[in-house]
Amino acid sequence: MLPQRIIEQLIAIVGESRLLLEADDLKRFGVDRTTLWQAAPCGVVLPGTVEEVQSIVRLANQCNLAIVPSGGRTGLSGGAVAKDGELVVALDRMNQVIEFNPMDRSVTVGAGMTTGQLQQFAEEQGLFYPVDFASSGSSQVGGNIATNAGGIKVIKYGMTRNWVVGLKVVNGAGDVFELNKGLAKNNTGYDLRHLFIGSEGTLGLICEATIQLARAPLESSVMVLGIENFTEIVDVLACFSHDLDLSAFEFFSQLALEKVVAHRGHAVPFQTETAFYALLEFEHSSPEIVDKAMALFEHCLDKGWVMDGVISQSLSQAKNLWKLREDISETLWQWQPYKNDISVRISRMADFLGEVDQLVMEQYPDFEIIWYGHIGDGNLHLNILKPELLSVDQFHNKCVNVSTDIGQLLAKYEGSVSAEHGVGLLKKDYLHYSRSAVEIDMMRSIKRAFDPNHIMNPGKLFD
Ligand code: 2HG
Ligand code: ZN
Repeated sequence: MLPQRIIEQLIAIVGESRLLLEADDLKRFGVDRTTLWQAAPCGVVLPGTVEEVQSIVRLANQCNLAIVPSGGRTGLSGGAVAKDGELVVALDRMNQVIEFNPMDRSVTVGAGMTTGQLQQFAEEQGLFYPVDFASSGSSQVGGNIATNAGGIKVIKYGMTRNWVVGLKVVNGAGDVFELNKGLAKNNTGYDLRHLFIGSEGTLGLICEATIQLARAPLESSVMVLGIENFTEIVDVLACFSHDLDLSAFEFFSQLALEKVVAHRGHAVPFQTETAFYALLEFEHSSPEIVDKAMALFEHCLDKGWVMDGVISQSLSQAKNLWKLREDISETLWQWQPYKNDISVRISRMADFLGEVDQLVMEQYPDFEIIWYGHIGDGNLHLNILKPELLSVDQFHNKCVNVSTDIGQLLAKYEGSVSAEHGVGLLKKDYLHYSRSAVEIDMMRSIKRAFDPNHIMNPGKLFD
């Protein structure tokens, strides 16, 4: 419960209608897409300007009140969960285009703008914002930056970090920083912008971002290929990426396909059933490009890596093929899946896939495991479905063992326990498999420098 005097001070900053205290609002704003924690914030405040954000942070410092920054709350690691009486600061109202500069091909937007709105704005200017994922309709730019979101085009365009040329932030002490100011080149010491990207709300609040936009892509073709052996997906990737400039190389298992087909009513890509499917996309950068792709497909067939395949003949067919991959995560929610979002270097992928597959088959034969992800980035999403007979707690306790085993394997392969979803609450116990003790200590020192009173998203990333 927020004390009356703090309620009054918050109302003085944002106005009465922008402080939400009703149970429904607390529940809605206090969680992200994870289901493991209960929302219990003390209030939700909706600032409209950077100055209001700054006043809220200063007040929170005076009153020793913890803050959870909140965007679209589409995160999958509990980074935006407010479970311990924190104040949620939601940036929803700060969603405008502040400045568009066609010469620089950049746009400055409020952090509360959705990814979809930014994509739409770019398109209206004949440009392109290339970070894309299934939740782009509700995820917000600030949250994307705070988690350095990845998505389905990373193989060609990189992560969110690549597109942020400027940030306006309020740190945990209530100071405003304008970081990098849209510059393409700026070698003036430590680039604090990059510390905020991926900081998961632990250093401060991202209020505005200047985003570099790309040239609009050319028309693309999508291929789906049926592959029997897990490790041969990597051979197919090596073959296609050697000769084509791919804009996506994704994969999913037969089990994932079955669920999406059954629950979304999509059509299977072809009749041959294989254990895995690769989905790849390339732009029509030359007239011969489709012939080249077909020749690579034939080569993969000859090698015995690929059993069957389809190439899109129209935009709508391409979109439908994409749905087979993009709808997986949403489809799986009904089984309350435990998520692993892991990565290794592409060159180690084949060996890693072999070992991780063997590990889960031997140690966890009773679990239904759904594999999919961004294989072209070395990034696997391993979703373990909750068996009906286990309670959420029993299930979670068993999954902790899986994550520990996978963490050890990742340490051996020098991989990451969180490739693109962030650490939040879900993965903080496994951070040490990817980052050394000295590194984690250094991160704590950085947090102290930006957030001396430890009010920004405490308990996320590390304790
Ligand atoms: C995707 O690639 C998303 O579909 C979600 O990153 C992954 O739900 C997941 O595990
Ligand atoms: Zn993903």
